[in-house]
Amino acid sequence: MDVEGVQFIASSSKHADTIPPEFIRSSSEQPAASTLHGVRLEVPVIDLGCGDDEKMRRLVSEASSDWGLFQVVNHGIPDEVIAKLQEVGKQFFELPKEEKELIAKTPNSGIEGYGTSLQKEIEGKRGWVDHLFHNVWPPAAINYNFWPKNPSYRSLSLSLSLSVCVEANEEYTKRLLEVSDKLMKCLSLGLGLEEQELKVAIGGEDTIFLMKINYYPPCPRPDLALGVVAHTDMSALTVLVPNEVQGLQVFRDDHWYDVKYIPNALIIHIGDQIEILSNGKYKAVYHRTTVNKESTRMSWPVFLEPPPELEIGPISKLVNEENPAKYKTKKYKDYGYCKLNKIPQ
Ligand SMILES: O=C(O)CCC(=O)C(=O)O
Repeated sequence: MDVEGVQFIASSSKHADTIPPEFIRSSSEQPAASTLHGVRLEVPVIDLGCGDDEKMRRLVSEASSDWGLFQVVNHGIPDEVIAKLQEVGKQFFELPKEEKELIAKTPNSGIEGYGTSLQKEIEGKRGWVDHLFHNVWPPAAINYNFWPKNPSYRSLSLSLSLSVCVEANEEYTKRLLEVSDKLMKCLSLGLGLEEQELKVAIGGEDTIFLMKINYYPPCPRPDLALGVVAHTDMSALTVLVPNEVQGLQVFRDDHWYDVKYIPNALIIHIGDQIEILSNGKYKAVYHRTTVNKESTRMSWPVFLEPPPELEIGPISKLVNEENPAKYKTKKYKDYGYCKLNKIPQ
């Protein structure tokens, strides 16, 4: 990695009562000062197994318009499948530094690989988080070189083999495809479209499922640092599994609030591409993460991304004289370039 990983910095500052200056956020961003304390937001919780499709569609559509974020329960992904996914991700981050670095991003590897910073940040600030990105679907988009494993098999105590990792990820992805199909249908019908229209608009069977594993080590000054800084996801939709350590915050009514997790629920974020396709009916959620003094927080978001060359803009059926297009139409790769480099869209 071109910059030192946060996990390494955290392990060498375990007993310190300060953190390097590049992690200290501006006073308006510091979580201690900018969070509305004592309130845990109860974001909508939707039962995907309730058997009442009409109700489920209405709730998904309302939550996506009002919050851009909701949690789903009875989603059909067994707890053991989620636990296995979490286990292999955790094992990867427990490997020695040099083992992890064997699958580090390089200037030419694009987004996939092990790394530490993503967005260009003002004044060189950094988030207290390391990550690993790897595509999990469709098969043509998978490059096993970037999957979590013990690449050289040198440390015998930690033999995280590629096959264990592939099995855990494939099992999770297979179920995730079903959950995301269900959600995309609800969202499409909620816009008055045919049930497959929104899925087709984000790339249909070519939609890329990009897994990210976030690793937020304990931080001596969680009052001053952030994990992932405030942003909306540039994906279409994000499906996230957290570990048990709280840390997700959403911005609502001019304040940052902690989101209360429901055990075993999946957290769903509406991303920029669905906001654009829906011409603003659905809202991408503005969110960030905080870190913890004692515990390691982890999360496993999967971003549903249109193929790079696909053009995304408001769906023509949703645009008319009274409701003109609020967003430009552009290729997803061009959108991503502007977003990551903080260039106006
Ligand atoms: O860790 C989380 O809960 C959210 C992560 C996130 O927003 C991101 O990785 O973009």
